[in-house]
Amino acid sequence: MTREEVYEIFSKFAVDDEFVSAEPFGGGHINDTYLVVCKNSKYTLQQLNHHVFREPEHVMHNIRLVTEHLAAQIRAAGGDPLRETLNIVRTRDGNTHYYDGQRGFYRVFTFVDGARSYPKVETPVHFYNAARAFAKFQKQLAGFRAGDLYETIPNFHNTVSRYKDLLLAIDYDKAGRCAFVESEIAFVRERRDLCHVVVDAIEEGSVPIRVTHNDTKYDNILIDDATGEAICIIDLDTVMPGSMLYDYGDSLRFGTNAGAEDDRDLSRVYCRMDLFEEFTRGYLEVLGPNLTPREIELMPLAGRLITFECGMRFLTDFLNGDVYFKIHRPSHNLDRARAQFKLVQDMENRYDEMVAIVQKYKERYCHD
Ligand code: GN1
Ligand code: MG
Repeated sequence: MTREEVYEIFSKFAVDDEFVSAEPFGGGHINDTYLVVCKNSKYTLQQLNHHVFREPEHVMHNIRLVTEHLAAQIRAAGGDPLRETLNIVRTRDGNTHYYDGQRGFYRVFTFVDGARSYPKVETPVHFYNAARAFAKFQKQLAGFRAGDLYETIPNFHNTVSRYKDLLLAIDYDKAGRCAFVESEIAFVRERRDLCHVVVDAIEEGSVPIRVTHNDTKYDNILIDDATGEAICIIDLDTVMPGSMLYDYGDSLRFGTNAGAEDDRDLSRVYCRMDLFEEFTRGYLEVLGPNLTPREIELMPLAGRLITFECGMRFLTDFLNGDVYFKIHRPSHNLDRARAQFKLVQDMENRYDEMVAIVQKYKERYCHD
């Protein structure tokens, strides 16, 4: 969108401040985000991806309820809800979003100043702080009624159904790309049993359904510039019923990777065990006593599982002709899939070390 277009959309929202500028912002793969600067205040304006989120009203319903719940908890703990959670700016008509009838669906949040998200973990203690914040988020939502939330993307972390989606994409071979990815497909087929682990545990009841974030990428958390504390969790579009193993696992997928999510140099892609330990330490310190034995037992597998799932999703999108994730170069989704699979392999090799680390902090923080 041009600056004028952003301004036109932004003017529908109840902000009484003078518009100064608008710039594309952030590195998300789904929505389009802009930083809107006014004379005395700042905002993020987002165009929600309608293809991915088929029911944008449901997304906003969830975010409204979740942020209201979080704000009440933060206030009760003496915190500042304007910095510690997202705040929806209503339209001049009092809605949580604006639909322009054709181009799209927009929403505005107040911008948290003096904090930023990072595309990569630069300082291990930031990752430890992020773990504590994600675990705290989980705790804050413990009393929230999961039944009040819509499932904004059905089967989002159902790894079994993600595997089936990939098989369908292989069958259709819409973009004629199957022949290029035989070894990646073989890699996935060899690990098909992995898809069942958490899905089965949920079904048999040993892993409980909780309200989870479901997209706990390190760049979905704001780190305070002054203190290094992880203060605010953003990107609440997929807050839904799920397993804590998805949240813990997705943070590890993105954050422990020594390379980039889409690194073409696979020698750079491996799991940094120092970061694995920092994250696990922070997470169990805050949430350990609330977890079931089976959840803890599956923690060493969670990073590998979600990395595998994400790799399958990138590969599926590559085969479908890049219709889901934004891409910035041809074969971008394939590069992403390959990097995820390299990370899966490395996590397999380090499984025993992961078990030992989880055990160490279980003994320290979980009392059974
Ligand atoms: C997407 O929107 P963003 O970039 O935070 C995706 C996640 C993936 C992630 C991979 C709604 O997250 O599930 O793990 O890309 N979000 C959705 O980087 O599909
Ligand atoms: Mg995001």
